[in-house]
Amino acid sequence: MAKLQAKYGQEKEYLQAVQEVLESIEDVYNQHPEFEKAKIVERLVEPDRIFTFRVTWIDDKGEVQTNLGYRVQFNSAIGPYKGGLRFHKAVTPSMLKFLGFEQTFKNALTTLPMGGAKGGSDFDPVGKSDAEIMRFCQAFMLELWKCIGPDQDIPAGDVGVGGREIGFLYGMYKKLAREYNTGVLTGKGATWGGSILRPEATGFGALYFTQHLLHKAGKNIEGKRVALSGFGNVAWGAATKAKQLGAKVIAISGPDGVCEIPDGITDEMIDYMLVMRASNRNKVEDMAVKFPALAKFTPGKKSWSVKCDIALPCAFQNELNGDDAKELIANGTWCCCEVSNMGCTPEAIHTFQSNGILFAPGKAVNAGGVATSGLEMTQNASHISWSAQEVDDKLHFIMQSIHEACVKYGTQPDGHIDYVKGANIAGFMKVATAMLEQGII
Ligand code: 2IT
Repeated sequence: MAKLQAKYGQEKEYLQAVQEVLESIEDVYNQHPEFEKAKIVERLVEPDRIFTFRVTWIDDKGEVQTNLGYRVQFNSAIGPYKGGLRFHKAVTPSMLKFLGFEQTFKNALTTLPMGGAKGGSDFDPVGKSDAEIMRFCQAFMLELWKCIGPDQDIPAGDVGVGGREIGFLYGMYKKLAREYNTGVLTGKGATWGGSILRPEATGFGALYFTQHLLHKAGKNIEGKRVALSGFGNVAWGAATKAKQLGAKVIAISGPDGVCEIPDGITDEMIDYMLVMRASNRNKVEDMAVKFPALAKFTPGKKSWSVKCDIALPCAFQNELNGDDAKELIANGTWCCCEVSNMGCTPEAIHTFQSNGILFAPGKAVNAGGVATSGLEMTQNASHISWSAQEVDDKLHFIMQSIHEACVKYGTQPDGHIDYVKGANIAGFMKVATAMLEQGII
């Protein structure tokens, strides 16, 4: 860590993600001198390569705009590079390096053969027209297509990139490659190679994982109050499944504030989350404007100020800090499953764990998204498409396997389960073993 600090002192998110993993694996690493001899950690913390490119496009006023595009190909020990694209004004190499690093371990947990990657741009979709989004996606793919391929690197969505964007990206890829390689991107439309349930998969998988965690602790989700953050694709899937399982979703949020829903979210409100996402306005207040009798908007507040049993961060890294964790605990929260990548700060995780709150990290909880991307790749490679039931059964099995891996590697001498250690050690052992067997490269 000291060496990385000296080299990458400015890259706060990246250093935070690496620190968490290295702390978790310290003991097992020291039990395996062969890892140390092959300098596995020194190799694992550096991405295989990073592509950086200029993306120039024309906005609706006819003005020329320039953004930066990136693809971080982090690790390919267990399969081709795989991971989403993030379009957000705050995107930096540090953010994409942390996400690519996390993705490497997450993908290892899925049981499927996928390496780790992440990419994106500092393009800000907020306030853009559909035509501007299309032109940006096309310009982005003009560069990205040279770095990717169905057996090489397979991007998908992340914050700011959903089905609409994947469609525009694929349209341009197809034109450039002059081949119908659906396997080059996942999260595609259902009529042209997309897997059924991929849009829901991150949120559904997160709730399946939460169910296993609660069951192991002798609890269940029925009737519990769940506070979510965000209102995008991940929060939408999580709200849908939480409601189906009998929980009451009492808060969603956005960068503008929180919407409290004291009687629990309705199906109409869940559908409206999609409309809000497609509007590019990025305002959760729109929910309270549409459903004034059911939802109350408070500007500047987070979901963590709302009394709940279970907190599910579904938006962005570090969206739940130490003070938020204390406020939740004071209000009676007893479980937090991170659905966003690195949604909790180290202080928040420490506060939860030292107060006996059930806590599980994003790389285990949210892995159902990329796992279903893996299932989409399998369907594309074999030119078939599975039913919703088949995909859901496989997603269930994968989330159960991830939970079991966390229990196997995370059970402490006193019997309690440290899900952070469990997920990090399980992911690390798989990647490290593959790197060792493939020699010094
Ligand atoms: O963080 C993630 O796992 C994703 N954004 C999904 C990546 C994927 O390739 O489906």
